[in-house]
Amino acid sequence: MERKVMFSAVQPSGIPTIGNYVGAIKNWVQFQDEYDCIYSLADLHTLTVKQVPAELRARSYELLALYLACGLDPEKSIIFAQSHVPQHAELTWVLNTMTYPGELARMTQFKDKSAHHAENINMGLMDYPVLMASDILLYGAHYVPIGADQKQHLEITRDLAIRFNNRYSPTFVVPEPLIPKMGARVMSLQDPTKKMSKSDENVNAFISMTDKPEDIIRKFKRAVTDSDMCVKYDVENKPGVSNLLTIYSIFTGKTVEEAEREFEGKGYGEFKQAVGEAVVEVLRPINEKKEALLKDKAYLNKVLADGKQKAEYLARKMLNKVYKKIGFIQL
Ligand code: AQP
Repeated sequence: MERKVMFSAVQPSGIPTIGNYVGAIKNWVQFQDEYDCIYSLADLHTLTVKQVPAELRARSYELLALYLACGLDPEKSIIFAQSHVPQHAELTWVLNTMTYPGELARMTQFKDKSAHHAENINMGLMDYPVLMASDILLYGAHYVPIGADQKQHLEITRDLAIRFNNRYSPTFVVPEPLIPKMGARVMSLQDPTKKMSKSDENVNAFISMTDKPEDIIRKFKRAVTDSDMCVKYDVENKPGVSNLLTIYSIFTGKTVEEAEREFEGKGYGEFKQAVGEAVVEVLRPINEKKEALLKDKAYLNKVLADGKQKAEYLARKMLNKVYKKIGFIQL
């Protein structure tokens, strides 16, 4: 039986947070034996917000090294940079001609980012979901593992696939999102009603995967909670504590109920210290591996070159099919 295809990506728009890790990367590793997995560094997407070129390049290597350190295996999965495969931009043009501005203007991420970057509301920011649709549809992906924040964008991907298939003939697979039950939306440590983001201007709001242990502990100690002094899961009334309980549960493998029992009658100080330590312990070996990998740029470049070759082969095949259906001359 043919294996199903899975596609996902993270933008090198900052160092991935523990939100990106539990919402996406952590789950990617386990899918590698069951699916044909394609994992990308979404560097084209980062241009929707202003980037410093040297920093973007360094962060792209850092993200690739983190992918590998977390357990993504280039022998099993295709790992590549989006900008190395020109078909992503080409398919975006085609899909743009089938997308309506109103559909994009109502996207939560577009509204949030427009408010944050009022001086740079560019066409790319609005077009982000169409580029994302191209990423997924080019490879005929059946499943897309994502955090809850990307669900809306995946809906547009599905709409575009259906629209194209109806206008021409069945071409694209209509993909399904895979959203984890736990950790689909890790919240900011400073405002637990907002999702944790790697580009948040307040560094205390997020834990980067490469933060030093002492910074991780300090950030958790400063995390916003409440004056209740009771470690209980209650998202509505205790969003800060509930977020910390979720993180603790994911990083220790304990259930939320077990964690609640463990901290019954104990203060927030002790609880926050334990959450910090649990995260430090999981991230420590990943960072050691990442540091070693970063010293071997030749190897990282080889992973990208191999990934580009494999991804481009698939992407070119799909784009040729699309161009043929549209009525372009085939040479
Ligand atoms: N807080 C989060 N909790 C769970 N999952 C999350 N993801 C992002 N934040 C959380 C998931 O991580 C994957 C990669 O995200 P991305 O880099 O492509 O873009 P994003 O969703 O915009 O992530 P950030 O961290 O908020 O980046 P910036 O600050 O640059 O916008 C996606 O699957 C996402 O759902």
